[in-house]
Amino acid sequence: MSFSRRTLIKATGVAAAACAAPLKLAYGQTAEFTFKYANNQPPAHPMNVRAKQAVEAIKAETNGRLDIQIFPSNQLGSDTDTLSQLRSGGVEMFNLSGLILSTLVTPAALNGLGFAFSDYNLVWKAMDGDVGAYIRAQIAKVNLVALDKIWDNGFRQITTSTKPINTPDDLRGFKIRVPVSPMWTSMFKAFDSAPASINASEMYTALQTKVVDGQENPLAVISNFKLYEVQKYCSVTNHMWDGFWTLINRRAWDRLPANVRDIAAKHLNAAAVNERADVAAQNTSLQQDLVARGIVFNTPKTDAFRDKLRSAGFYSEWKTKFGDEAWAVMERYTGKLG
Ligand code: X2X
Repeated sequence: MSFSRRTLIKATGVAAAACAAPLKLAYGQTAEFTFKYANNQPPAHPMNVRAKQAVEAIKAETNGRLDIQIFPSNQLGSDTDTLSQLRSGGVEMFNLSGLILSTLVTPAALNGLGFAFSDYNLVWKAMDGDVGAYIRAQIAKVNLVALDKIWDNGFRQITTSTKPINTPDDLRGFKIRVPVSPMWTSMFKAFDSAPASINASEMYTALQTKVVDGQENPLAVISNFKLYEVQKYCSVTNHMWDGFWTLINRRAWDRLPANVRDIAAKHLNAAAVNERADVAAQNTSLQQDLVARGIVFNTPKTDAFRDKLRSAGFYSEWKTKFGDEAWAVMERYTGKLG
Protein backbone atom coordinates (compact mmCIF):
# COMPACT_ATOMS: atom_id res chain seq x y z
CA MET A 1 0.00 0.00 0.00
CA SER A 2 1.43 3.37 -0.93
CA PHE A 3 1.99 5.94 1.73
CA SER A 4 -0.60 8.28 0.29
CA ARG A 5 -3.24 5.53 0.17
CA ARG A 6 -2.57 4.53 3.77
CA THR A 7 -2.77 8.18 4.79
CA LEU A 8 -6.03 8.52 2.93
CA ILE A 9 -7.56 5.47 4.63
CA LYS A 10 -6.41 6.72 8.00
CA ALA A 11 -7.87 10.15 7.33
CA THR A 12 -11.13 8.65 6.11
CA GLY A 13 -11.35 6.52 9.22
CA VAL A 14 -10.94 9.55 11.42
CA ALA A 15 -13.55 11.45 9.44
CA ALA A 16 -16.00 8.53 9.67
CA ALA A 17 -15.51 8.30 13.42
CA ALA A 18 -16.11 12.02 13.74
CA CYS A 19 -19.35 11.72 11.76
CA ALA A 20 -20.57 8.75 13.77
CA ALA A 21 -20.03 10.50 17.09
CA PRO A 22 -23.05 12.47 18.29
CA LEU A 23 -22.67 16.18 17.67
CA LYS A 24 -21.55 17.32 21.11
CA LEU A 25 -21.09 21.01 21.63
CA ALA A 26 -18.65 22.85 23.81
CA TYR A 27 -21.44 23.64 26.24
CA GLY A 28 -21.97 19.94 26.93
CA GLN A 29 -25.33 19.79 25.22
CA THR A 30 -26.52 18.84 21.75
CA ALA A 31 -28.02 21.87 20.00
CA GLU A 32 -31.80 21.73 19.97
CA PHE A 33 -31.98 24.22 17.12
CA THR A 34 -29.52 24.50 14.24
CA PHE A 35 -29.98 27.41 11.82
CA LYS A 36 -28.24 28.09 8.53
CA TYR A 37 -27.41 31.83 8.21
CA ALA A 38 -26.47 32.95 4.68
CA ASN A 39 -25.00 36.15 3.23
CA ASN A 40 -23.22 37.35 0.09
CA GLN A 41 -20.11 38.93 1.64
CA PRO A 42 -16.61 37.43 1.84
CA PRO A 43 -15.54 36.33 5.36
CA ALA A 44 -13.41 39.45 5.99
CA HIS A 45 -16.27 41.94 5.47
CA PRO A 46 -17.29 43.49 8.84
CA MET A 47 -20.73 41.91 8.45
CA ASN A 48 -19.24 38.43 8.73
CA VAL A 49 -16.80 39.44 11.46
CA ARG A 50 -19.63 40.85 13.61
CA ALA A 51 -22.11 38.06 12.74
CA LYS A 52 -19.54 35.51 13.92
CA GLN A 53 -19.24 37.28 17.28
CA ALA A 54 -23.02 37.35 17.58
CA VAL A 55 -23.56 33.64 16.90
CA GLU A 56 -20.84 32.76 19.42
CA ALA A 57 -22.52 34.95 22.04
CA ILE A 58 -25.91 33.41 21.22
CA LYS A 59 -24.55 29.88 21.59
CA ALA A 60 -22.97 30.75 24.93
CA GLU A 61 -25.98 32.54 26.37
CA THR A 62 -28.43 29.83 25.29
CA ASN A 63 -26.11 27.13 26.73
CA GLY A 64 -25.69 25.69 23.28
CA ARG A 65 -29.41 25.35 22.56
CA LEU A 66 -29.26 27.52 19.41
CA ASP A 67 -26.40 26.82 17.01
CA ILE A 68 -26.28 29.27 14.07
CA GLN A 69 -23.92 28.36 11.25
CA ILE A 70 -22.82 31.21 8.99
CA PHE A 71 -22.42 30.65 5.24
CA PRO A 72 -20.59 33.64 3.71
CA SER A 73 -19.88 34.34 0.02
CA ASN A 74 -23.18 32.95 -1.27
CA GLN A 75 -22.03 29.41 -0.43
CA LEU A 76 -25.66 28.26 -0.42
CA GLY A 77 -26.53 29.94 -3.74
CA SER A 78 -26.90 33.37 -5.28
CA ASP A 79 -28.94 35.99 -3.42
CA THR A 80 -31.93 35.29 -5.65
CA ASP A 81 -31.71 31.51 -4.99
CA THR A 82 -31.11 31.94 -1.28
CA LEU A 83 -34.20 34.14 -0.96
CA SER A 84 -36.30 31.24 -2.33
CA GLN A 85 -34.63 28.82 0.10
CA LEU A 86 -35.33 31.20 2.97
CA ARG A 87 -39.01 31.26 2.08
CA SER A 88 -39.24 27.46 1.81
CA GLY A 89 -37.29 26.95 5.07
CA GLY A 90 -34.21 25.29 3.53
CA VAL A 91 -32.25 28.26 4.91
CA GLU A 92 -33.44 29.74 8.21
CA MET A 93 -31.64 33.11 8.22
CA PHE A 94 -30.30 35.45 5.54
CA ASN A 95 -28.71 38.90 5.59
CA LEU A 96 -30.08 40.36 2.37
CA SER A 97 -30.01 43.76 0.66
CA GLY A 98 -33.34 45.53 1.03
CA LEU A 99 -33.29 46.33 -2.66
CA ILE A 100 -32.91 42.70 -3.68
CA LEU A 101 -35.66 41.77 -1.21
CA SER A 102 -37.86 44.28 -3.03
CA THR A 103 -38.44 41.72 -5.81
CA LEU A 104 -40.74 40.21 -3.15
CA VAL A 105 -41.57 43.21 -0.92
CA THR A 106 -41.63 46.39 -3.05
CA PRO A 107 -41.26 48.95 -0.20
CA ALA A 108 -37.95 47.34 0.86
CA ALA A 109 -36.40 49.38 -1.97
CA LEU A 110 -37.46 52.74 -0.46
CA ASN A 111 -34.03 53.50 1.00
CA GLY A 112 -32.42 53.07 -2.43
CA LEU A 113 -34.13 56.03 -4.06
CA GLY A 114 -31.45 58.05 -5.87
CA PHE A 115 -29.73 60.69 -3.72
CA ALA A 116 -32.41 60.36 -1.00
CA PHE A 117 -29.99 60.38 1.94
CA SER A 118 -27.31 63.05 2.31
CA ASP A 119 -25.39 61.31 5.10
CA TYR A 120 -25.32 58.43 7.60
CA ASN A 121 -27.04 60.48 10.32
CA LEU A 122 -30.12 60.66 8.19
CA VAL A 123 -29.85 57.00 7.14
CA TRP A 124 -29.91 55.70 10.73
CA LYS A 125 -32.63 58.15 11.79
CA ALA A 126 -34.85 56.87 9.00
CA MET A 127 -33.95 53.17 9.15
CA ASP A 128 -34.11 52.97 12.97
CA GLY A 129 -37.22 55.16 12.80
CA ASP A 130 -40.38 55.18 10.72
CA VAL A 131 -38.92 54.14 7.35
CA GLY A 132 -37.43 50.96 8.83
CA ALA A 133 -40.59 50.25 10.81
CA TYR A 134 -42.73 50.69 7.70
CA ILE A 135 -40.51 48.34 5.67
CA ARG A 136 -40.39 45.68 8.42
CA ALA A 137 -44.18 45.70 8.66
CA GLN A 138 -44.39 44.97 4.91
CA ILE A 139 -41.76 42.21 5.24
CA ALA A 140 -43.84 40.56 7.99
CA LYS A 141 -46.70 40.18 5.50
CA VAL A 142 -44.71 37.63 3.46
CA ASN A 143 -43.98 35.49 6.53
CA LEU A 144 -40.44 36.66 7.01
CA VAL A 145 -39.15 38.24 10.21
CA ALA A 146 -36.81 41.23 9.85
CA LEU A 147 -34.80 42.10 12.97
CA ASP A 148 -34.95 45.74 14.08
CA LYS A 149 -31.44 46.85 13.19
CA ILE A 150 -30.48 46.89 9.54
CA TRP A 151 -26.75 46.30 8.80
CA ASP A 152 -24.80 48.78 6.69
CA ASN A 153 -23.88 47.97 3.12
CA GLY A 154 -23.14 51.62 2.40
CA PHE A 155 -23.30 54.56 0.02
CA ARG A 156 -22.58 53.38 -3.49
CA GLN A 157 -19.84 54.52 -5.88
CA ILE A 158 -19.36 53.68 -9.56
CA THR A 159 -16.26 51.78 -10.70
CA THR A 160 -15.21 51.20 -14.30
CA SER A 161 -12.40 49.59 -16.27
CA THR A 162 -12.61 52.22 -18.99
CA LYS A 163 -13.02 55.84 -17.84
CA PRO A 164 -13.98 58.00 -14.89
CA ILE A 165 -17.64 59.00 -14.65
CA ASN A 166 -17.75 62.80 -14.39
CA THR A 167 -21.16 63.70 -15.77
CA PRO A 168 -24.42 61.87 -16.46
CA ASP A 169 -23.38 61.82 -20.14
CA ASP A 170 -20.52 59.48 -19.22
CA LEU A 171 -23.16 56.92 -18.21
CA ARG A 172 -24.90 57.02 -21.59
CA GLY A 173 -24.75 53.54 -23.17
CA PHE A 174 -22.41 52.38 -20.39
CA LYS A 175 -22.50 48.62 -19.72
CA ILE A 176 -22.89 48.39 -15.97
CA ARG A 177 -23.53 45.44 -13.68
CA VAL A 178 -26.37 46.09 -11.24
CA PRO A 179 -27.80 43.75 -8.57
CA VAL A 180 -31.01 41.91 -9.48
CA SER A 181 -33.63 44.49 -8.49
CA PRO A 182 -36.00 46.76 -10.44
CA MET A 183 -34.81 49.88 -8.58
CA TRP A 184 -31.27 49.52 -9.90
CA THR A 185 -32.37 48.74 -13.44
CA SER A 186 -34.75 51.68 -13.44
CA MET A 187 -32.10 54.09 -12.11
CA PHE A 188 -29.47 53.18 -14.69
CA LYS A 189 -32.03 53.16 -17.49
CA ALA A 190 -32.89 56.69 -16.39
CA PHE A 191 -29.17 57.49 -16.88
CA ASP A 192 -29.48 55.95 -20.40
CA SER A 193 -26.96 53.26 -19.40
CA ALA A 194 -27.13 49.59 -20.40
CA PRO A 195 -27.64 47.90 -16.99
CA ALA A 196 -27.19 44.11 -16.71
CA SER A 197 -28.79 42.37 -13.69
CA ILE A 198 -26.13 40.08 -12.25
CA ASN A 199 -25.96 38.54 -8.76
CA ALA A 200 -23.00 39.50 -6.53
CA SER A 201 -21.66 35.95 -6.79
CA GLU A 202 -21.10 36.50 -10.55
CA MET A 203 -19.93 40.12 -10.33
CA TYR A 204 -16.15 39.61 -10.38
CA THR A 205 -16.28 37.25 -13.38
CA ALA A 206 -18.64 39.54 -15.28
CA LEU A 207 -16.15 42.39 -14.85
CA GLN A 208 -13.11 40.23 -15.57
CA THR A 209 -14.56 38.84 -18.81
CA LYS A 210 -15.80 42.32 -19.85
CA VAL A 211 -19.43 41.24 -20.05
CA VAL A 212 -19.81 44.65 -18.38
CA ASP A 213 -17.40 47.60 -18.07
CA GLY A 214 -18.36 48.69 -14.59
CA GLN A 215 -20.41 48.25 -11.46
CA GLU A 216 -21.43 50.28 -8.43
CA ASN A 217 -20.91 49.40 -4.75
CA PRO A 218 -19.63 50.83 -1.46
CA LEU A 219 -15.84 50.84 -0.96
CA ALA A 220 -16.02 48.00 1.59
CA VAL A 221 -17.52 45.74 -1.10
CA ILE A 222 -15.16 46.98 -3.83
CA SER A 223 -12.27 46.09 -1.54
CA ASN A 224 -13.54 42.78 -0.08
CA PHE A 225 -14.53 41.42 -3.50
CA LYS A 226 -11.08 42.49 -4.82
CA LEU A 227 -12.71 44.46 -7.63
CA TYR A 228 -9.52 46.58 -7.81
CA GLU A 229 -8.04 43.65 -9.74
CA VAL A 230 -10.51 44.16 -12.59
CA GLN A 231 -11.45 47.87 -12.31
CA LYS A 232 -9.43 51.07 -12.81
CA TYR A 233 -11.59 54.08 -11.91
CA CYS A 234 -13.85 54.87 -8.97
CA SER A 235 -16.26 57.80 -9.19
CA VAL A 236 -17.59 58.90 -5.81
CA THR A 237 -21.23 59.54 -6.64
CA ASN A 238 -22.94 58.37 -3.40
CA HIS A 239 -25.95 57.83 -5.67
CA MET A 240 -27.82 55.61 -3.22
CA TRP A 241 -27.63 53.89 0.16
CA ASP A 242 -28.52 50.27 0.88
CA GLY A 243 -28.28 47.94 3.87
CA PHE A 244 -28.81 44.28 4.77
CA TRP A 245 -31.86 43.13 6.72
CA THR A 246 -31.46 40.05 8.91
CA LEU A 247 -34.35 37.99 7.59
CA ILE A 248 -35.61 34.87 9.35
CA ASN A 249 -38.03 32.21 8.15
CA ARG A 250 -41.18 32.75 10.24
CA ARG A 251 -41.85 29.05 10.99
CA ALA A 252 -38.25 28.49 12.11
CA TRP A 253 -38.37 31.60 14.32
CA ASP A 254 -41.67 30.56 15.90
CA ARG A 255 -40.22 27.15 16.78
CA LEU A 256 -37.72 28.84 19.11
CA PRO A 257 -38.71 29.42 22.74
CA ALA A 258 -39.35 33.12 23.42
CA ASN A 259 -36.26 33.54 25.60
CA VAL A 260 -34.02 32.02 22.90
CA ARG A 261 -35.54 34.39 20.32
CA ASP A 262 -34.85 37.35 22.62
CA ILE A 263 -31.22 36.34 23.11
CA ALA A 264 -30.71 35.86 19.36
CA ALA A 265 -32.33 39.19 18.47
CA LYS A 266 -30.35 41.04 21.14
CA HIS A 267 -26.95 39.84 19.93
CA LEU A 268 -27.71 40.19 16.21
CA ASN A 269 -29.05 43.72 16.62
CA ALA A 270 -25.95 44.66 18.63
CA ALA A 271 -23.74 43.13 15.94
CA ALA A 272 -25.49 45.19 13.26
CA VAL A 273 -24.87 48.40 15.19
CA ASN A 274 -21.18 47.51 15.65
CA GLU A 275 -20.90 46.63 11.96
CA ARG A 276 -22.26 50.06 11.00
CA ALA A 277 -19.33 51.72 12.75
CA ASP A 278 -16.85 49.33 11.11
CA VAL A 279 -18.20 49.89 7.60
CA ALA A 280 -18.46 53.66 7.98
CA ALA A 281 -14.82 53.70 9.06
CA GLN A 282 -13.79 51.45 6.15
CA ASN A 283 -15.70 53.46 3.59
CA THR A 284 -13.50 56.40 4.55
CA SER A 285 -10.17 54.68 5.21
CA LEU A 286 -10.31 52.31 2.24
CA GLN A 287 -9.93 55.07 -0.35
CA GLN A 288 -6.17 55.35 0.34
CA ASP A 289 -5.82 51.60 0.27
CA LEU A 290 -7.59 51.37 -3.08
CA VAL A 291 -5.44 54.19 -4.49
CA ALA A 292 -2.39 52.16 -3.48
CA ARG A 293 -3.85 49.27 -5.46
CA GLY A 294 -4.08 51.43 -8.56
CA ILE A 295 -7.64 52.75 -8.45
CA VAL A 296 -8.02 56.33 -9.69
CA PHE A 297 -10.67 58.32 -7.81
CA ASN A 298 -12.73 61.30 -8.90
CA THR A 299 -15.57 63.12 -7.17
CA PRO A 300 -18.15 64.43 -9.62
CA LYS A 301 -20.75 67.09 -8.78
CA THR A 302 -23.93 65.13 -8.22
CA ASP A 303 -26.57 67.81 -9.00
CA ALA A 304 -26.56 66.96 -12.70
CA PHE A 305 -27.07 63.25 -11.94
CA ARG A 306 -30.05 64.02 -9.77
CA ASP A 307 -31.49 66.36 -12.41
CA LYS A 308 -31.14 63.61 -14.99
CA LEU A 309 -33.10 61.17 -12.79
CA ARG A 310 -35.75 63.83 -12.28
CA SER A 311 -36.15 64.68 -15.95
CA ALA A 312 -36.22 60.99 -16.92
CA GLY A 313 -39.25 60.53 -14.65
CA PHE A 314 -37.43 58.25 -12.17
CA TYR A 315 -38.94 59.80 -9.04
CA SER A 316 -42.48 60.00 -10.36
CA GLU A 317 -42.31 56.37 -11.54
CA TRP A 318 -41.28 55.23 -8.04
CA LYS A 319 -43.75 57.48 -6.26
CA THR A 320 -46.51 55.65 -8.15
CA LYS A 321 -44.97 52.23 -7.40
CA PHE A 322 -44.46 52.85 -3.67
CA GLY A 323 -47.66 54.80 -3.14
CA ASP A 324 -48.33 58.05 -1.28
CA GLU A 325 -48.08 56.61 2.24
CA ALA A 326 -44.60 55.11 1.79
CA TRP A 327 -43.42 58.22 -0.05
CA ALA A 328 -44.60 60.46 2.76
CA VAL A 329 -42.74 58.33 5.34
CA MET A 330 -39.50 58.76 3.38
CA GLU A 331 -40.01 62.49 2.81
CA ARG A 332 -40.47 62.98 6.56
CA TYR A 333 -36.69 62.36 6.73
CA THR A 334 -35.32 63.31 3.33
CA GLY A 335 -37.37 66.37 2.51
CA LYS A 336 -38.97 66.61 -0.91
CA LEU A 337 -37.77 63.83 -3.20
CA GLY A 338 -37.34 64.34 -6.89
O1 X2X B 1 -24.87 42.79 -4.93
C1 X2X B 1 -24.36 43.84 -4.53
O2 X2X B 1 -23.88 44.69 -5.28
C2 X2X B 1 -24.31 44.11 -3.05
C3 X2X B 1 -23.22 43.27 -2.43
O3 X2X B 1 -24.03 45.45 -2.82
C4 X2X B 1 -25.65 43.82 -2.49
O4 X2X B 1 -25.83 42.93 -1.69
C5 X2X B 1 -26.76 44.68 -2.94
